[in-house]
Amino acid sequence: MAPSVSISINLVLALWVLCIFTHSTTMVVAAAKSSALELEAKALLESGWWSSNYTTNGSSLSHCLWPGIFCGVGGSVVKIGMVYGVHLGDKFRKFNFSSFPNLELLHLYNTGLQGSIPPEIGTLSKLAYLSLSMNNLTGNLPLSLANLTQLETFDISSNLISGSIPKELGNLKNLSFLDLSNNTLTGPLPSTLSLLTNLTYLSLNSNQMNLRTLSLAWNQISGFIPVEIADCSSLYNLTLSHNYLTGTISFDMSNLYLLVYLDLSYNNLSGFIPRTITHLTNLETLSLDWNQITGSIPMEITDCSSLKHLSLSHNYLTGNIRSLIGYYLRFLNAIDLSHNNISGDIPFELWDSPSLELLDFSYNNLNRNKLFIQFIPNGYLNCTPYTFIGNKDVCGDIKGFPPCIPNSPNSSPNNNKSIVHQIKIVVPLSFFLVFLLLGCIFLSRRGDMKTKSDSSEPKNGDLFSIWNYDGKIAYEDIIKATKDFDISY
Ligand SMILES: *[C@@H]1O[C@H](CO)[C@@H](O)[C@H](O)[C@H]1NC(C)=O
Ligand SMILES: *[C@@H]1O[C@H](CO)[C@@H](O)[C@H](O)[C@H]1NC(C)=O
Ligand SMILES: *[C@@H]1O[C@H](CO)[C@@H](O)[C@H](O)[C@H]1NC(C)=O
Ligand SMILES: *[C@@H]1O[C@H](CO)[C@@H](O)[C@H](O)[C@H]1NC(C)=O
Ligand SMILES: *[C@@H]1O[C@H](CO)[C@@H](O)[C@H](O)[C@H]1NC(C)=O
Ligand SMILES: *[C@@H]1O[C@H](CO)[C@@H](O)[C@H](O)[C@H]1NC(C)=O
Ligand SMILES: *[C@@H]1O[C@H](CO)[C@@H](O)[C@H](O)[C@H]1NC(C)=O
Ligand SMILES: *[C@@H]1O[C@H](CO)[C@@H](O)[C@H](O)[C@H]1NC(C)=O
Ligand SMILES: *[C@@H]1O[C@H](CO)[C@@H](O)[C@H](O)[C@H]1NC(C)=O
Ligand SMILES: *[C@@H]1O[C@H](CO)[C@@H](O)[C@H](O)[C@H]1NC(C)=O
Ligand SMILES: *[C@@H]1O[C@H](CO)[C@@H](O)[C@H](O)[C@H]1NC(C)=O
Ligand SMILES: CC(=O)N[C@H]1CO[C@H](CO)[C@@H](O)[C@@H]1O
Repeated sequence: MAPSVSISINLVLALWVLCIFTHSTTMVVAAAKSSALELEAKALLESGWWSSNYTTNGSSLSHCLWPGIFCGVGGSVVKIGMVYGVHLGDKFRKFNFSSFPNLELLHLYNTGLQGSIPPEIGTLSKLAYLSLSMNNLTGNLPLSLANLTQLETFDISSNLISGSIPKELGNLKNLSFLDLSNNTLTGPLPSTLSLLTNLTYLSLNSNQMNLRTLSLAWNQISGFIPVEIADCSSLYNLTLSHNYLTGTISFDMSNLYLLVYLDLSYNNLSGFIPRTITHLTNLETLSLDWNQITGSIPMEITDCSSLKHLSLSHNYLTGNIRSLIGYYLRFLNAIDLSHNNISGDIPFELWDSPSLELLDFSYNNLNRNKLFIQFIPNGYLNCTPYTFIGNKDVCGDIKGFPPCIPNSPNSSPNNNKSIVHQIKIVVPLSFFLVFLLLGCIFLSRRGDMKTKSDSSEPKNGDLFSIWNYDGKIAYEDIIKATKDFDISY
């Protein structure tokens, strides 16, 4: 009996002790919690970010009701998003970062911030979203940013941040959106960017406006585009325009098949457009303007089946455009190939382009073509003679172009016949041909009954099916077939 009693007494004692202990810890935890909340309230007051109308009496959570503050379940500040129109000036450094261990979002867009980014920002260990965009922040990017390992969005665009991009940014493995555009950053792109495998948006472009106004404020990222960027396999928007990037576009695009937007314009890139572009089946915009790219536009670009905007102006591209445009690129919205050295015939197939809004072939080396677009109301939407200006062999009775010299060796067959004149012939001729064709079909049907053997296709294809497919091709064929409407045909 005795041992059992002593065990019970021991048990009761133990429970009692446990109870007291638990109670006191709860009290200690509660006290610590409330003091942490008090610290937050104090830090908010001392930041001077809110007008003196907003006060706190410590124990209450009234600061959670201030504009732009969002408290979590425990009453701790989780989000701070300053409302539009607040002017913080140099009060960034008055913010006591270490008092906000639970802060997940800090949105200070366009709040007039000045001075440098306080290195203490690295203590916001739960921060997932940081926008300091559109301010007057100066100085370097602090290395302590590398401690913000939960960061998913980092937007510091449109400031005056200088210095180089710290390689420590590669620590931010959860980063998905990185916007460093419109600053005054220099130096190379760190290869540690390859560690950002969740990165979907990377923008480092400069503000074109600044270039135009000759202000000194723009990014001057130099060196090669690191081949490691191909490891950022989540990228859908890569904008590196208006910098001093050099070397070839040598990164392997096969891993970047999610890319929708690729802008490398206004740099000093050389070499060819890589054939690995064939993998960019989601690409909608490709902009490589104002570089020193050579060679021809690779046929593989026709695999970019989502492409809408192709902009390759001001390079040293060569090659024949005929092979590429025409049937492949008809579904684009904008094609700018101006200021290159592209040759070939004007791709008249683009007449039918259902979606073309911008077309610019100016200042190239296009073959001798008589320009008669002014007669074709539906051709080349939004196209003016300027679309073809600066191609010394393109001629026409249009201001800015040399007249077409008759019977010159290169001249296209319809050079010396006005379209209006040709149309006068085409209409009756069409009727004639339709009857002719009907006759042919009738005869061939009869022939088919006699023999099943199929004759080989004529060189110009089945005229009737071509006609069905595309009236203009038929028209061209007719011109060819009739030796330019020679009276003998
Ligand atoms: C502060 O309060 C005063 C009067 O109570 C009011 O006139 C003023 O607009 C308030 N300021 C802000 C920023 O709310
Ligand atoms: C603190 O705020 C609470 C609730 O808003 C209020 O009841 C209390 O009187 C305030 N205390 C002081 C000292 O202002
Ligand atoms: C910031 O808050 C901490 C407590 O969280 C305190 O120790 C420190 O002194 C404060 N720093 C400033 C500059 O007020
Ligand atoms: C930057 O500062 C200048 C004056 O120093 C001011 O005119 C401009 O509005 C500021 N820009 C921003 C975005 O705060
Ligand atoms: C990151 O945080 C750790 C401790 O949390 C600290 O020792 C280190 O100095 C910080 N790194 C930077 C670059 O601030
Ligand atoms: C990334 O975020 C997830 C949750 O969103 C987290 O579990 C993970 O630890 C983070 N990764 C790093 C490297 O911090
Ligand atoms: C670039 O940043 C400056 C401030 O540094 C700002 O005034 C300008 O509007 C920004 N440009 C763009 C296009 O965001
Ligand atoms: C990438 O994001 C996904 C969620 O979108 C997350 O589960 C994963 O942990 C992230 N990877 C890294 C390396 O942070
Ligand atoms: C990509 O980013 C640029 C700015 O850097 C923006 O103009 C463009 O609309 C974005 N494209 C997509 C598809 O998000
Ligand atoms: C651009 O590249 C060429 C060589 O490809 C070089 O001669 C020139 O100095 C570069 N210009 C700039 C501004 O980097
Ligand atoms: C353009 O290409 C032609 C050959 O197709 C060449 O003769 C000419 O020199 C090139 N012009 C320029 C400016 O590169
Ligand atoms: C525009 C043009 O070159 N017109 C010429 C067409 O050919 C006749 C002679 O057949 C010339 O007189 C025109 O000048």
